[in-house]
Amino acid sequence: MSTGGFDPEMDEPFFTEVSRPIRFEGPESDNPLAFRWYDRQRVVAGKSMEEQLRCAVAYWHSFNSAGSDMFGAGAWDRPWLAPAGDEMQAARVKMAAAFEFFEKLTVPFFCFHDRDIAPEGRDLAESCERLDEMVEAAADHMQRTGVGVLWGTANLFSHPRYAAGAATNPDPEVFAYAAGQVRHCLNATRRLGGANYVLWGGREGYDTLLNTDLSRERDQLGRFLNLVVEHSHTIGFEGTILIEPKPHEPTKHQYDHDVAAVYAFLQRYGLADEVRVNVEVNHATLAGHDFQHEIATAISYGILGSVDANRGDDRLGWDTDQFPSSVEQLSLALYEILRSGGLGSGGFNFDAKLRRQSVDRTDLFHAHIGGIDTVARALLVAEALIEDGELAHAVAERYRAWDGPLGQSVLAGGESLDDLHALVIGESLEPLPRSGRQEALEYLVARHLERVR
Ligand code: XUL
Ligand code: CO
Repeated sequence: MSTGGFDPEMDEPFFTEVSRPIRFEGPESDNPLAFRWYDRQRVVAGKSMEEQLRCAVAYWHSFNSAGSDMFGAGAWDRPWLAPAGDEMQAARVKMAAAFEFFEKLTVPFFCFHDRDIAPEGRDLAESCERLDEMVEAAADHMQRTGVGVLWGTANLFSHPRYAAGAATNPDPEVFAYAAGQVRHCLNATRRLGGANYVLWGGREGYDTLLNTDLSRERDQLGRFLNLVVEHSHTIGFEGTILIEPKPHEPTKHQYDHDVAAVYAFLQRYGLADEVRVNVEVNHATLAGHDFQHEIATAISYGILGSVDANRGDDRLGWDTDQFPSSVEQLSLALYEILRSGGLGSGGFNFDAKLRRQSVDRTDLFHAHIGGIDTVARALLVAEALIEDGELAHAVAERYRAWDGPLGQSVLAGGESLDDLHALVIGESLEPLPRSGRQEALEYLVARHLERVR
């Protein structure tokens, strides 16, 4: 059980039941503490699995939460979250356990919110000092273990000051506070060599339009994001700035609703070449989309940045953040990603949390090993689909006529409605429907899902 008294001197290993790094043992292995598909060195589509996937652990779900929910207290064994004692010492113990976990899991990256690694102080100045201190501690751990930062982000949603939004708050002083916090967190992410910086606007939305000026709030958000991009240039941040779309929760309506809404926003505020998206599986499904749809949309606009890997539950309409388990769902997304040349500076951040009843320390390993194996197997299916080529060929064939004279002339703007009207009548055009072959293609994918080894 949790909070059974936090020992400030605690410097023992925390995950004592896992004594050495998790190894790859292959699909025939029955060892639940081994990878069956994630073979870090295996080359897939020209790069090692490790480089293709760039897996990351989310600090918040695994180390900064004790598993509480709306109806009950934390149930997990996370002694550093005990309320008594020195908060900074607790943060150091938490960090030691986190890096022990990253190392034993053998993931190359982690992701963090400022408040996950350092507790909030009495005011912004103290919060920044605390963050700086913990960033130096993280830098030491990173040097020792070789684990890197996939992305950092500022928590602009937990503190009551942000209840009505951060950038979109009706009070400009809250905007200023959030700007100061992001400035510092972006600097910290740069100090740690972060490959990306994420903005998830959990409270950048509204609960009712009765008290909301939607266009003002959108302009505020546009200004805020421009300030972030300007600052990233000023400090020479080499990573990518990412927005993470989500349709709602905690607000009823969030402005960064889905990839298409984010793209329209970026264009309006002149940022389409500066900012990309971090697409999360459970956010896509909450928006009523398939994950593959959100990935394909981001690729088609040239703004795919990174992925938050998890899944929802078909029966629950909220962001359950479960560990991924559907190879099929991820194969189709990875097919799009691989075909477009990969994730670049992005990766697969496991933005997923244990169920509240998963109270054993090893549950954290089972969850991540299973999630990483799911993504790794999906990567192999995606590679097989690309090598086989039939799916891509079927799509190309379906549109082939557009490469002919009529299609090309239409797209080049060479035909008016009058021209097309005359063409159809003059040539007695009577186009016939052709099969979309959906079932044939679904079972083509199923065959690859079966075969991958
Ligand atoms: C919330 C969510 C966040 C972001 C980072 O739904 O996904 O954890 O990933 O703030
Ligand atoms: Co997320």
